[in-house]
Amino acid sequence: MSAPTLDKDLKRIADKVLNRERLTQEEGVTLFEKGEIGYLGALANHVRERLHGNKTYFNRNFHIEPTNVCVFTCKFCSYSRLYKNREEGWELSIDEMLDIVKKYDGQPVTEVHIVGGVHPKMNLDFFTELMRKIKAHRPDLHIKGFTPVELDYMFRKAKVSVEEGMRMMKEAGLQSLPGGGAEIFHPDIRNQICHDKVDAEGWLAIHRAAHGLGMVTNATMLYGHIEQFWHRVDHMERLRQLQDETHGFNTFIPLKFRNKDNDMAHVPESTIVEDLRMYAIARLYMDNFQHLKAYWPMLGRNSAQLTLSFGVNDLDGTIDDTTKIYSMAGSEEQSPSMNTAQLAMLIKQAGRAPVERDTVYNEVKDYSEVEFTEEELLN
Ligand code: V47
Ligand code: SF4
Repeated sequence: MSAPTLDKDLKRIADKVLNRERLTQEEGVTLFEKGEIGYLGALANHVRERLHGNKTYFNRNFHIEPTNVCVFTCKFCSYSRLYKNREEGWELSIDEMLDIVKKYDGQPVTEVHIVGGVHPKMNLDFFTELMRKIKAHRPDLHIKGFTPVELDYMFRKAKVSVEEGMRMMKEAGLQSLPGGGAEIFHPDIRNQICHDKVDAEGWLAIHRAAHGLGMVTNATMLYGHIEQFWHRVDHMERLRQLQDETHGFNTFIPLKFRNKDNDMAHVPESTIVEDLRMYAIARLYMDNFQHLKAYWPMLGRNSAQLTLSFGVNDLDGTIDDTTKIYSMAGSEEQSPSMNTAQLAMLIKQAGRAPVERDTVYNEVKDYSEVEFTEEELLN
């Protein structure tokens, strides 16, 4: 790269990216410390277009949050209620969750995303029965569900090994794992923000076991609170190493910390500039991850649109107002729901080609040439 005023470290990093060479941890930290938004955006966009051209993926999905009752006490969580206060929260029965699935009968959704608090009475038998019943009702619906936080607790209570537990979940219908529960892996931070749930090694072991069974999974990172830049790089490095080993991760999803109504409400939220820098650096560092997702219900749709020029090639799904994790944490999106036309239009307005995908990134439909009516865009 020839740019006379560019810092020499940034110039070397740019050359490496253009030559498809892997960045070191030190270079990752340098990007956070010195990379201004224009430099990072240009490089990340180059990588994004090299991998995906103009395509931006989304899917048609809905969430089931079985409960917000949780035995853990993560300080950033605005959503959970302790078991002793469970009357303030919700606890869905299997039949109530099946009724949610049935609401989508005849609708072209491809995925149900199941994730919630860790309820002491919702155990391995409960969730295997739930998945069997969902699959019996609608075999084509992909079940993506449960973070290592939930799985680790379930497996320990049932006294089964991680491998055995994952086999049982797969046999009952589980097809992939979402990326949650990763937060920040490094114990210096993890012990301060979520000391009592599964640690980094446990989180990675469950994803490794899922990959070993041929399942794909996602990975997240909760950024923008008390961590330092090197903790973010350490987190991404651990994921990059597991991906080298298994190739089982589909997507990396940086999650912006939101500070409403939680025990970290005094910690300011990151700025949009910091968010865009985060996405761009993730795209540059995570060279063995095919996809980078911005989760619009958490970021808000305007910011999500901007990320499409900073390395992001996936905006997740239509959601249909079925998740509360982010609205309760203060997101702009208080009732997250977009129909296909609205989501495709959001992507088009950012100059990208909207492509519907299924959970494992098979292309379902390219919407770049589709014209939408005003009615479709309003509903
Ligand atoms: O692990 C909780 C995060 C995650 C807050 O894989 C918060 O496709 C910000 O992982 N501010 C769960 N974040 C959600 C999740 C997810 C969401 C959408 C798609 C996928 C996927 C995965 O939510 C938790 C935690 O990191 N979270 N509270 C908060 N106050
Ligand atoms: Fe429980 Fe998850 Fe909230 Fe932590 S983030 S308290 S594990 S619901």
